[in-house]
Amino acid sequence: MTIGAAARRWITLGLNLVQKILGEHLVAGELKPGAEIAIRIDQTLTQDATGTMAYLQFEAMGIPRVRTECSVSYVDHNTLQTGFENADDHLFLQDAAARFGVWFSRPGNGICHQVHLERFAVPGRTLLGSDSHTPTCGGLGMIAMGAGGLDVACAMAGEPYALTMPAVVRVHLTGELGPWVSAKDVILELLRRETVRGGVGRIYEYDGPGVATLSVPERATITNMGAELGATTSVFPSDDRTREFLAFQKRAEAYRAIEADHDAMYDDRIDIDLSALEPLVACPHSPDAVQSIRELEGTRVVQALVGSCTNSSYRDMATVALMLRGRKVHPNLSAGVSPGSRQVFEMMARDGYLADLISAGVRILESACGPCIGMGQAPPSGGVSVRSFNRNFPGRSGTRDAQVYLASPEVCAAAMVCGELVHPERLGERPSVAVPASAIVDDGLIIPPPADGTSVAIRRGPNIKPLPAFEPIPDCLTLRVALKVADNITTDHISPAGSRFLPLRSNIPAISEYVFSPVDPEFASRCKEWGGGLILGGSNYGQGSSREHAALGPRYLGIRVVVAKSFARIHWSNLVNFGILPLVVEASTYDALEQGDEVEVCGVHSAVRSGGSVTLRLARTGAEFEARHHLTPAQAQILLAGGRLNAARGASGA
Ligand code: MIC
Ligand code: SF4
Repeated sequence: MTIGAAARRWITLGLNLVQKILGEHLVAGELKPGAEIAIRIDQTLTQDATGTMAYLQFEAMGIPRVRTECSVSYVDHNTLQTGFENADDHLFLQDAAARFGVWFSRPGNGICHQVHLERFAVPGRTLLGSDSHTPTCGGLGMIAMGAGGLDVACAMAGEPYALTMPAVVRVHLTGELGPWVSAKDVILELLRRETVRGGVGRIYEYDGPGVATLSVPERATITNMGAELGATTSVFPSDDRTREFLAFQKRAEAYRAIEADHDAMYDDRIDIDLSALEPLVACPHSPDAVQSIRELEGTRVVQALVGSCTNSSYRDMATVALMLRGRKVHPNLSAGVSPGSRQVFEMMARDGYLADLISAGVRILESACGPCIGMGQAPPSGGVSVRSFNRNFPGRSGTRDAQVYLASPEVCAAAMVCGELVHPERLGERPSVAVPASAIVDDGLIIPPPADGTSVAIRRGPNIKPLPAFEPIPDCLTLRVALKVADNITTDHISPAGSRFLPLRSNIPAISEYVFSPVDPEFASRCKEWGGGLILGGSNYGQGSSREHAALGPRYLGIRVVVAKSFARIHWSNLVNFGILPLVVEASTYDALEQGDEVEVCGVHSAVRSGGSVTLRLARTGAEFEARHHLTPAQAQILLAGGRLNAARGASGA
């Protein structure tokens, strides 16, 4: 194992897995929690809802071809084609991939994280993806992180990815999962203990004897939902189970063993006895509102869905099919499955599981994100839906007052039969799934890039609008508080998901009209009337997705500053990337400011340059408040330039 020189300088003790992988990729900084580091990115992934922006940004950089080992563009989110917009985006993405040297996974091939795990993930490598669930591939021993599209575009351009070195938390697993307990319950247990803020500034590294009892897809369920903890990423060692999975995928040559040293040091430790877990359920409207299935038994359910990037493996789907074999879906409930990849889908068909599901009355959806992102299957008004997915934020399902619960595929399947939340033991013995020795491998829907893409013309539908240009932030601003919101505001609140809004992802002026529409439909018109303003947020502002539209939209409406008690990692970077100043304030400042207040923010340039704090002056009372910005020197330059693209153009003299 070779460790980067910068890492070697200070590490004297054994290394944990995170230090090993980051050490091999370290370009600048020291691997000390809280220090600024920059790492080399080996692989990138984009998906269609964030990808159009990422490739427009890559194009604007004027670089002919990606400089990564492997970059893949997936079409999995915007697959419900109710108008021309999504189909046009797919063509744009296919051409952009060919032009810039990117692999293209066509619509129908599956969800980016599941397909990447199956076909591209390599232990010990780094992956940056324009989707918050990119850490899924941590299940295969990668350091895989979510980021905004512009950060991914920069990684495609060969730029190192800068981040604050997180604390590394050892999650020590012992025991073995009981018959009806699944990997989903491991991560729900962590969410119950740690909450949706617990992982901010942390990487969860799994070890202990329990690790060997979990297959790679089970590990991937756990690392996938590490995103819900707010973690930078989560990672499992690469061991015999990893070798087994890569052999199953007919990619045995990609295997490399990598694990922590026996005397590795960690910043914190959590212990989980897998044998002590029971089926858990996250209640509306947050993934950390976790209760035991026993407390919820008898809750009537009108919809049950299995799929998404969290629970889409062959074993997940086969388990559901076997639980439904010879049974029928409850008459008061609508059941659906959306297999995570075409590989899983085809194997289900060939092994007869699809027939079990069809015969039971399950609705078979395409292999895509689908209902997880509100692309179809919205539940009825006030209806209870139980899903094997990872997010249950209000309105995300497409029905504002729906009550969405998150649970394992086993709990979802039991609900499909019983029409209510029940412990799956109600259906008898857990069926045993025989996973074949090797998968059906057919990469026919993955188009490799041509050796030279320079002559490829990129088709652009009328909904694909050029990137808006943003001017740098002034030194002194007088802004009105355009909106005051509570703690844990998600990007789904800021730039809503769903079939109505997602087709506008390539059109910033159009999508900006819906900024904060689930919270306050007047927000966009108020910003226009007031000439922009500032947003006042609580703790963990911007949790959830990586969508940079939650920064681009507000910036387009003239928002120049977001003041909050604390920020979620990806959203914070996205704000900076588009020239919005994120400021952290004490709870008392948050309490003192009200929507509509006029606030003077002066001396921005010197404070941003020097790392000092900014003073907020409340016009109503004349009171002054201190606000901190936490920008690194590189981010300060980006902010002062009016965003990362401006900064890159300035640096290249363009
Ligand atoms: C999500 O699960 O919220 C999404 C849709 O996959 C997002 C990306 C997006 O908004 O396009 C994410 O997780 O980053
Ligand atoms: Fe797709 Fe849902 Fe996964 Fe996001 S969380 S990538 S919408 S399946």
